[in-house]
Amino acid sequence: MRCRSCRQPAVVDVPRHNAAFCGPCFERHCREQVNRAIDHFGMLRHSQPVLVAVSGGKDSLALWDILLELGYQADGLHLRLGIGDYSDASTEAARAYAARIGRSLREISLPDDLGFDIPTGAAASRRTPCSACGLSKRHLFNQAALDGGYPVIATGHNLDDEAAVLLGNVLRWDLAYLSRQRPVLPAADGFARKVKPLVRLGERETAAYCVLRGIDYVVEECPMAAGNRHLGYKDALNQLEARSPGSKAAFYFGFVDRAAPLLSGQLDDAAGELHPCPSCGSPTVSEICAFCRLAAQAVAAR
Ligand code: Q46
Ligand code: ZN
Repeated sequence: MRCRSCRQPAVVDVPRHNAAFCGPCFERHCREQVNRAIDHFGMLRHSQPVLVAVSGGKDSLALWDILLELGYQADGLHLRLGIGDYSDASTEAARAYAARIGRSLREISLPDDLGFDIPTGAAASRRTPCSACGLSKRHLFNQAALDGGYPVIATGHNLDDEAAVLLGNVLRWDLAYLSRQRPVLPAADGFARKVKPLVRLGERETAAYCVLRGIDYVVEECPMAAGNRHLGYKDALNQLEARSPGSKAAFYFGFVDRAAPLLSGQLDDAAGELHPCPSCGSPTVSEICAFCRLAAQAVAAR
C-alpha cells in the first residue's frame, strides 16, 4: 500500500476515500477534512475564540489539536462527570494534553462544584445516564461559553457519532431531533453557537491521528455506554460500511444537504415561549430549566 499523496509506504487506509496515507500526509488529510467542514458550514472564524469541549477521548483531543494547527484560538473546557475510574483517567488525559501544548483548560466538576455525579443525577431524575450526562454537558458548556466570552463551542462529534444519531432519529422519525441535527447550531439569545468540525472524519481516523501525533487519550469506554442504543446503531452502520464503503458519509451528508433544510422550523413550531430560568438564567420553556431540575433532584437524593 502506497500513500495516495506522496507514494511513500502507507500506514493508514481510509476505504471511504479509497485511499491510504503515510503518517504526515494522513495528518494533513485530517486537517484538510476539518478545514473543509469549517468552510463549508461556516463554523468558525479565526478572529473569534472557540471553546472546545474536551473529554480526554480521542475525538476531543484530536479536535483541539487540529483547531490549533489550523490557527484557531481554541481553549479547552473539561467536565468531570464523577463516573469512577473512567472520569479520573479522562481528566488526566485532558490535563496532560493541555499541559503539553500550554493552553488553558477550564474544568467544571459535577461532584465538587454542583454536588452530584452522573449516576446519582440519572437515578434521581429517572433519566438514563447518557440522557442526564448529555443534558448536563449541553447546559454547562453553554453557560461556560457565555460566561467566558466564547461565541462558539466546538464538540468532537465525528461522522460515526452523527450517522448513528441520525439512524436513531430516523428509525423513530423524531422530527424535533432531526431538525436540530446539523453540524452547526446558530447562536440564539442565551445560546452560544455549537459546531461539530469533525463530521468529515470517522473514529478510526481520529484514533489514528492521535497515535501519529503522540497524543495520549483515554482508551477505555465510558462504563455507562454499555448496551446503549447508540452503540447498536454504530454496529449496524459499520456492517453497511464494510460492505459498501462510503455509505455512512452518503447517509449523513445526504441528510444534511437535502433533508435537513426541509425540516428547519420544525423545532420552532414545537417550542413554547422562552423565558429565563429563575435559578440559573438560561432560556427555558419550562418553569425551571431541565438542568436545574435535574441538579435539584440529584442533590435532594444524596
Ligand atoms: S460520557 Fe456521558 Fe457518554 Fe458516558 S454517560 Fe453516556 S453520554 S457514555 S459521550
Ligand atoms: Zn436553570
